[in-house]
Amino acid sequence: MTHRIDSIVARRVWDSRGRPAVEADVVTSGGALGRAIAPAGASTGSGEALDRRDGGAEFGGMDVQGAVASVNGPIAQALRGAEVGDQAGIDRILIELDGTAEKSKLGGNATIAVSMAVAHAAAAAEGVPLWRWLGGDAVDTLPLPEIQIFGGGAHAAGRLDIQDFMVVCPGAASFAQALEWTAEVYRAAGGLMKDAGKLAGVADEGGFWPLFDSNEEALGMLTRAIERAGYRPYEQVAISLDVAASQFGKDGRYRLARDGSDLDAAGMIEVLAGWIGRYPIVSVEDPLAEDDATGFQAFASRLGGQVQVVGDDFLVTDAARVKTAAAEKQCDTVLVKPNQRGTLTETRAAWEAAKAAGMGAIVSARSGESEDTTIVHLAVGWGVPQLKVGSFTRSERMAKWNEAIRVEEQLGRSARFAGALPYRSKAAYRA
Ligand code: 2PG
Ligand code: MG
Repeated sequence: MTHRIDSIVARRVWDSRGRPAVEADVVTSGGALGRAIAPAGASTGSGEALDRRDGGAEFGGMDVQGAVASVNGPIAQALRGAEVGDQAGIDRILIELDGTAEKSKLGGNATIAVSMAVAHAAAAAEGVPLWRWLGGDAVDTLPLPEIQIFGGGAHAAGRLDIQDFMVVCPGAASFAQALEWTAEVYRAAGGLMKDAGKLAGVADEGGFWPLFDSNEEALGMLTRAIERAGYRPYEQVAISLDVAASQFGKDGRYRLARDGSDLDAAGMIEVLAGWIGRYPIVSVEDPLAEDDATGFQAFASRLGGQVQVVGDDFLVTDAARVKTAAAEKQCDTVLVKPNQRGTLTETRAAWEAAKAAGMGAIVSARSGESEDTTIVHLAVGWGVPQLKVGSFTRSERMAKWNEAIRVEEQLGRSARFAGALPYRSKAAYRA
């Protein structure tokens, strides 16, 4: 059945950091509504789609009136009457209307809000959940969640150099159980922080504020939290890191302020290798800076058999970069963030490129989020086996975890859980 776009309206709403964000509503001629809110990063890669902000004095220059006007003006006009189920055709119109490599004319925050709202409207018009609309009858797998326990880097004013100290539960039997285990680890970590006199609130994504004397101290406490909660490290609950090295590394130098060290790429890899040897780490995102492809290659060749090597700022959800990374063996997994590209079609292309090259993927939220749960549907509907959303507190995060619980319930007995699947080729999970 055809469902044509009748109207598109955008407005300014507010994100989890109290900053302006673009929300778009797409309404079909039959009255179906699709709604989405653009997220926003803090540790952004230089090749990302542009988050269009107004500048000036108001709200620290972060207002989005220009991006909202893009939607209400040229985008609404160009898409009126378009078939809402034709995501690729609609995204092509958005790309052509913008005409720049980084969506700098309309704003990537304008285009991604519309692109996601279109998908929601199409699903609503068909009367099915978005994950089902995207994946059809073949969909059956819930992704392995990566959940932040301590936040650092750009999300905690640089209090620690490393950005995300996360846990994964490859030994859990279901998504719901992975959340139960994480809840216990989070609670145990809070108890340990309190006992050590280090409980000091939370960072941007809701993980504990990292009041540690070194980056490694956080790893030690996280491992103890896993054990105190009663789980076997590695096998049941393991550690996943987002080093976000572009935040402290440039031109081949890595300055770990908390540790007082100034390293070259080889030195940085040595530090990470030490941590990987001493703690139950199974995944490392952006171990080197976005400008350090040879560093990535060296890291992957030395440690890729042990840990998953993820490119975020390094790949910026770009299908062409994913292909190069696979060919050059720079990393084995792509972080998939819709607003790094600005349309769902281009985002999906990065995942398809990864799949074709035998690489893995993780659908990811941003540090600036909202109640929008689109990424959960993308992960399930596209069959991406991992999902990164931030911590296990604050409702912009919990809205997404809770949405995944509902999807798992809707799938009923046919539901599968990715579990350790993403790590099967790695040393810690080899039989
Ligand atoms: C990342 C994300 C989420 P940001 O680096 O992976 O942790 O952060 O949205 O600030 O880029
Ligand atoms: Mg990252």
